[in-house]
Amino acid sequence: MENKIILFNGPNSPFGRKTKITSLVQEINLEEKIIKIQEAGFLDKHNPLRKIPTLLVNDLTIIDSDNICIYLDSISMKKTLFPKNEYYKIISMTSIANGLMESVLERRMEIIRPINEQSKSFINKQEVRITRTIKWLENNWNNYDKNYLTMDQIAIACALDYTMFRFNDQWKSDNLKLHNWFNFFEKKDFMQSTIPYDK
Ligand SMILES: N[C@@H](CCC(=O)N[C@@H](CS)C(=O)NCC(=O)O)C(=O)O
Repeated sequence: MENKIILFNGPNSPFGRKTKITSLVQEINLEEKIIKIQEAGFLDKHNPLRKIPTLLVNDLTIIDSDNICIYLDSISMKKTLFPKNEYYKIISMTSIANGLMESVLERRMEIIRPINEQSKSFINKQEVRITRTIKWLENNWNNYDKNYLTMDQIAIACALDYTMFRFNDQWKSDNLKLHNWFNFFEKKDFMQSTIPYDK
């Protein structure tokens, strides 16, 4: 019997976008449910962190975007997004992209708080980390094989796009190698069909 797979996702989560793209690229059939996390009390029985993405596979719950991507990749008949010879490089670059997403998200959560509750130093710390991380990606750019898609490329593209969505696109003029690569990568169907939006 085929597994019933449900992906709880949001309209603009960069972590969720990674998992959705993985399902598209690896041709995994799943039902995606776009939810409002603030109203998702039902999720607590599966994931006490009440975060998206969360994946249900029959009675199994898989939590955290990295674990979800690894699972989806593992049941796919397509070429793996985690080739063995590059495995540790790929998961480390993916973690850097995840950290960039986190900083953009943390900054965003802070600036939407009432002005008298905001911490300028916290916002500044996130902005410094965002800029430093993107510069690091530029300086350590991998010159990816355009014909072999790996998990870190997906994660980096989602992180950069989320940076533009919630912060700004200054990184493009400061990081030309990344900019050129992103221009090519963002045209892919799986990027175009998963553009973040505010609901
Ligand atoms: N490490 C987690 C992070 C997931 C995460 O932070 N998701 C955010 C949305 S982008 C969330 O659900 N936030 C809800 C909240 O904090 O209340 C992953 O990779 O899946």
